[in-house]
Amino acid sequence: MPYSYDDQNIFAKILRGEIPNNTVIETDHTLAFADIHPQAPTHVLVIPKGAYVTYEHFAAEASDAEILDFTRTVAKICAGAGITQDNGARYISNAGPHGVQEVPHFHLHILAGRTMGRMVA
Ligand code: D5M
Repeated sequence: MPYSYDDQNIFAKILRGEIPNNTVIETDHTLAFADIHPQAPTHVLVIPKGAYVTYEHFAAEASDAEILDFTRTVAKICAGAGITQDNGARYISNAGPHGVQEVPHFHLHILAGRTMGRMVA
């Protein structure tokens, strides 16, 4: 599916250094920062530095290096936040109007530190 990327979105501005962020970790291809409206004691947003709109876009078109870097960065964040098999977390990526995606740059929400509500559609 073709995607057009709006480079004026807020995460693109964060990546260009035009607005500040509370960085958790930065790597060659990935940036993770605290969500401005945290929904849990841990609420980190993980974004690729590349211009991808949704997870599907990223999964289809990102390079192996970008995908590996993103995935391993998620693991590092989880380790740093104390997320284990025993306490758990929730990983969410909203996509498009039906997914009620607010910022059109692919991002993974990592939520942890409390018991989540049951998933509802
Ligand atoms: O959610 C987008 C998420 O991005 C939402 O949880 C708020 C967060 N957000 C918006 N602006 C900022 C800034 N400037 N810093 C940190 N976090 C931010 P979604 O609905 O998945 O698109």
